[in-house]
Amino acid sequence: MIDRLETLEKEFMENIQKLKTEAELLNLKSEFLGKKGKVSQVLAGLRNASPEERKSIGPVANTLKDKIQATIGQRIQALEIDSINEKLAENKMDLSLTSDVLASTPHSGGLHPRTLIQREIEDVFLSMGFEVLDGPHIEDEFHNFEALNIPDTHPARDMQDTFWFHNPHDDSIKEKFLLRTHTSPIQVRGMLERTPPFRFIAPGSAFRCERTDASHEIVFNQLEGMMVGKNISVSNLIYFMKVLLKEIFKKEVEVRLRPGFFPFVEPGFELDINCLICSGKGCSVCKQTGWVELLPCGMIHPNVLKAGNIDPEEYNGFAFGLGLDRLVMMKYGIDDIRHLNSGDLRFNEQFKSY
Ligand code: FA5
Repeated sequence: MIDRLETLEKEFMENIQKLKTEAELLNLKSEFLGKKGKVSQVLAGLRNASPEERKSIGPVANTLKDKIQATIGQRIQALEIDSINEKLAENKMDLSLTSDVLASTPHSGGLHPRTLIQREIEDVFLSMGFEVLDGPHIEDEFHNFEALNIPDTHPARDMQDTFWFHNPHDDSIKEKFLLRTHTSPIQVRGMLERTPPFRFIAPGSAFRCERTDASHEIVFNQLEGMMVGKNISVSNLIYFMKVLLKEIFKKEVEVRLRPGFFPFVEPGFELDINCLICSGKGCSVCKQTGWVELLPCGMIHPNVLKAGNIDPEEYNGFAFGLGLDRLVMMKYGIDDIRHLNSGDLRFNEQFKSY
């Protein structure tokens, strides 16, 4: 019987080398250790053996049984590890990208600093009950000038060098079109479309035929604001302007309010900010004055309310026209407005993480 057990062990060790799957291994196990398996049959034969034989053969048979079980278990475990490694190799991720590979991957974009600030301002005003309006870039004389109390012969028209269109189809058409010189025509459109009380802001581009410098562009951006109701005062205007500047700069900034002339407001003010580029010492952005014109504003002129079909005896209000690009410059310390439209990625990428 001992010989038989040794033969079985040899046979088992030879067979197991050839097997490649878990199922084959389990079959082999039952071939040797199953109820009618080869080792089990030897053990069953012990019943008829003498006590001495049982003593000597029993432990050998049990050792073989344990060895078969352990060997099968180890082989199954090894197969599982092989299969995990195979899967990992199939889905291999190379985490060691070299700089030349990185350089060829597309750039991910970011928001332009002007968009970042515009969205911040919109959130501030939306939270104070203002609507956000839009208007056309190509305007007519009525909305850009006349309704804003700037008639044809008014010298104030020279304050804003205008890009005019002529009608290529019919020169006899009297209505003249232009690229809006400010966002104030949206005031007129806003008034004609609603009844007081109301309050809105209107961000957008404006166009002037100007010589460019560190603080002037031909295409630039403003953010118009208007509030119409009963008994609105200059204090209300100053309150909203202070909230706006505090939310944007997240700190107290030095401002000054001085009289300013705009035909569409009376009284009119210029709100200047102490230049944050040079801390008021004087630079090319503030034209060596230490102050930057940022936020012209005032109480709406009665003629403007009339042009918007609003009775100036019953209602009044304030309006402002924030220079959005200059605000962006002050907020981020940008020393030349021309960087904003340059399309230079080295400039734009600095704001990705804001
Ligand atoms: C106006 O355009 C008025 N419509 C503003 C207004 C609205 C006043 C409502 C009262 C009531 P002004 O021309 O000053 O005003 O322009 C307003 C702001 O736009 C300026 O303070 C400045 O910050 C900005 N700005 C004007 N021209 C340029 C330019 N060429 N480049 C960049 N920013 C400019």
